[in-house]
Amino acid sequence: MISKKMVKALNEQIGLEGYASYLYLSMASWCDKEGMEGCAQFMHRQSEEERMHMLKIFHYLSEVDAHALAPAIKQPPHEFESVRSMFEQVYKHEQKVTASINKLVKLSYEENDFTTMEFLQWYVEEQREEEALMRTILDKIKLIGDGPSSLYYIDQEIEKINAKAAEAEAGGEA
Ligand code: OFO
Repeated sequence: MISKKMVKALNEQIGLEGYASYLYLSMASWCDKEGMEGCAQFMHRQSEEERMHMLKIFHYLSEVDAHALAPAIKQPPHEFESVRSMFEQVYKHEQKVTASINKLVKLSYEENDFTTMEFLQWYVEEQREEEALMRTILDKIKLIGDGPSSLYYIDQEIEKINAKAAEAEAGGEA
């Protein structure tokens, strides 16, 4: 049986994933406003993914006969200094999520909860991929620069990532 401590920690993770979903939604809206359609589309997809991450834990808790709690989400920022600083914030948030997932894995180990430990493996892998993706984007932005004349090229690069993701989804890989 899953421990109360584990349930509480997983419910907190639901809140973190939920916040990520709203943060990225807010970023999508800002990108749209700034005329960066590729980035907006990217952020919408990230937002959807985070919602899925949240729901995955939600369903898991129900499955193990625990009470999943719909989280209170604090208001995310609506304005961002630049595209670069926005992606830096995404990267930082993903690092925070990774640290939190690692803590959950540690807790599951301490609680001898190997079912939850196994469940969390998906998140460990996902975080590795997400951090790598954000680092790649930030490296590209550093190369291109993020002055006004570079924004079009950054958006084009993000479009390429969107196209790849769409391709992977169509192939059933995503
Ligand atoms: Fe679910 O936190 Fe990002 O991937």
